[in-house]
Amino acid sequence: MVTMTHMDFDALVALLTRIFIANGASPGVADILARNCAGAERDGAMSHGLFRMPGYVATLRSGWVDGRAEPVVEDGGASFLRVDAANGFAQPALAVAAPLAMDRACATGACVVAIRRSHHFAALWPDVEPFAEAGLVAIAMVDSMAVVVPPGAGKPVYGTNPLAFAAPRGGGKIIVFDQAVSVLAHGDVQIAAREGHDLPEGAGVDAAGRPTRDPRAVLDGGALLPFGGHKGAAIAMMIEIMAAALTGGLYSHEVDWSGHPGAQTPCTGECVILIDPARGGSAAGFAARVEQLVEALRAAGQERMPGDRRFAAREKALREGVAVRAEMLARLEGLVAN
Ligand code: NDP
Ligand code: PYC
Repeated sequence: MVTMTHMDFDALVALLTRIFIANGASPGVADILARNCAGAERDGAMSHGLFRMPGYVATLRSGWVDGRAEPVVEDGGASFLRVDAANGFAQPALAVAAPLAMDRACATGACVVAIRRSHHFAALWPDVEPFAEAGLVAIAMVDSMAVVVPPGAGKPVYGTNPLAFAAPRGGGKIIVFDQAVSVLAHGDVQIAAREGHDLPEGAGVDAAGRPTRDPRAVLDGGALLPFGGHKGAAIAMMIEIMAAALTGGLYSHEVDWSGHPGAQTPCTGECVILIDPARGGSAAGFAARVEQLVEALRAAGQERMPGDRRFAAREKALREGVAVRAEMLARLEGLVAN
């Protein structure tokens, strides 16, 4: 039988913060990563929730990432900020640039934040939601590690490259989507392997390039496929270009952590684009127009909007506590000790 504990969100953040600090992160970095990871668990975004904590710890212990890095923001022009994450995590680098980026987006209509030398091991919606809550449109892209085979290719080149989008809508709410470019996130393949589930048809291939539903075959030298064939592959290519070529970070296929056994966080880049929607031409107002689209979708029969499931899970967890398996809690407590 699976025993669950319901934890107050802040208590879970405090536990994860202790784990990050015990394993070499600075208090500021620890707080940002802990909120991110606990937030994913709270929202039911399981592929990037607590199950990632051993990976963060193994990576910090391997010396591959600098948990105390101090990001440097560079001025790239009125609407362009470059950030050198200094081999640290991407989220603290974005946090350092965010206030200036929002000022620039409001002053000029848009701002690109191009982060390089950054590690991203998380869900991407936390990187866009706060901007939409502040009235901006935000798009974020991250490249990861080569586990996705392009059409016709014999080996993986692309990462699972997530793309997240958030925009204000009516009633003070926001609309958000956040998705990998592969049929499944790599995290979901790891969870399927651990729990003994098959993958859906068309998600992956084995080491010989044959279609497989076996998660272990994908993890053991196989690869994932982009969603939508060549169309998803084109988006994967765009994300490599925006998150690596534009930022100065590495492509997914250039990540080489072989000298750091235990490392799991790809060191690549992230591109975030902020747009002030008040600059647009909508006479009715941007958020009202977005709401009209949502209403049209609902009227046509689409009941679930992207983000709905997560927001409902968040509300429940904030009311009842975040459900954590007792076994996971014990594992987390073990990660505090060095
Ligand atoms: P999903 O396929 O689970 O979901 C993608 C989006 O579609 C979400 O916004 C989701 O909303 C929405 N959605 C799902 N089902 C429906 C439906 N039936 N109707 C309407 N909307 C729906 O996400 P992925 O598995 O592709 O990605 C999971 C996570 O992995 C993401 O957070 C991503 O950022 C992360 N990731 C991170 C990487 C990294 O390098 N850091 C690499 C790859 C992935 P909702 O959330 O409400 O379910
Ligand atoms: O789930 O694909 C994934 C992933 C890659 C890096 C972090 N998460």
